[in-house]
Amino acid sequence: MSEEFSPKLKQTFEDIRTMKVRGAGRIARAAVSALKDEVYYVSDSSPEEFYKRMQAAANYLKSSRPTAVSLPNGINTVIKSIQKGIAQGLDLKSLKEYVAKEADVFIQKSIEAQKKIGEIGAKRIVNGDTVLTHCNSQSAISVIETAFKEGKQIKIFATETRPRFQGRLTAAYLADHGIEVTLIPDTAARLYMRKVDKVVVGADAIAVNGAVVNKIGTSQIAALAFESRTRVMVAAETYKISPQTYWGELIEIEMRSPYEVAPKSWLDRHPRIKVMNPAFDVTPPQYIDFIVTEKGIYPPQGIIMLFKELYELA
Ligand code: RI2
Repeated sequence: MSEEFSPKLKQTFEDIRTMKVRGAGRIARAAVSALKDEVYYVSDSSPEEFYKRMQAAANYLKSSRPTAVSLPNGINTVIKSIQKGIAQGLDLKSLKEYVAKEADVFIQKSIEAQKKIGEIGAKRIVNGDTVLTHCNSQSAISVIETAFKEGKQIKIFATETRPRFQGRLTAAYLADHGIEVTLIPDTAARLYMRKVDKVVVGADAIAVNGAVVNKIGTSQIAALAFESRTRVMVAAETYKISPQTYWGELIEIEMRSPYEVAPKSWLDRHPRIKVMNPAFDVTPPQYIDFIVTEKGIYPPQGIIMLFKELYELA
């Protein structure tokens, strides 16, 4: 099946699958960029043939990782632009130009959204705050970095985020940008929570009821924050809202290799041990204080209204 796709598309699929490219916003932009290049990969004979080829490429890319809804949402903007162009009666050349342009628009908007989230979220960080963040979210980092650039004296706890240690990426980035950061084991979150003023995390997907799917361990941290009355901010672009949840579907949680949790050689010596390695968990809305999007700040219970507005269902 994948033989028909360009080397770049297949490489992007592999990069997302193996997490060489990771982070919900980044994978959406990588997929849309690969689809943009796919537009000109072969010379199609008709708009319909082009549409069919692009749909196959889109479905292939969507299957690279299951949870981050930014991936299908980003890809769908490209597919919708083809449908729109065909409905408008564009000839093949104009259709391809239009689709490539719309792909660029998505990428540009995604970058702008992260910046805007930083500006809005930073308003909720005050001078002297200690912030705890989990995993490696560009949107969460945008909030932290903007607050720091505004001159606020802040301290960060970054959890290491086992089993793949994306927290190290966050800690290294913040330290390189002059922000005081302390890397802690995930298991130390409760011990240090009493020193934390705000928890700031990203999201891979948001259900319309305001539940947030993010890196495994997020719900534990949110529960600890709830216990100690620490506020939890989720920083996420609106394309992370899952339309399927409006129709009652659940968000699929990606299960990853057991060898991320323990080495194969060790597991081979202990064949009776089973390993579960979910990449994400679900934080219920009651453990989240607010969600910062590029459209503004919403309580988790307000996400349904935002969703209806975005999809013109209201
Ligand atoms: P941004 C990441 O998933 C993390 O869970 C992070 O919180 C989330 O994506 C959002 O990241 P993974 O790809 O879009 O590391 O804010 O599994 O960068």
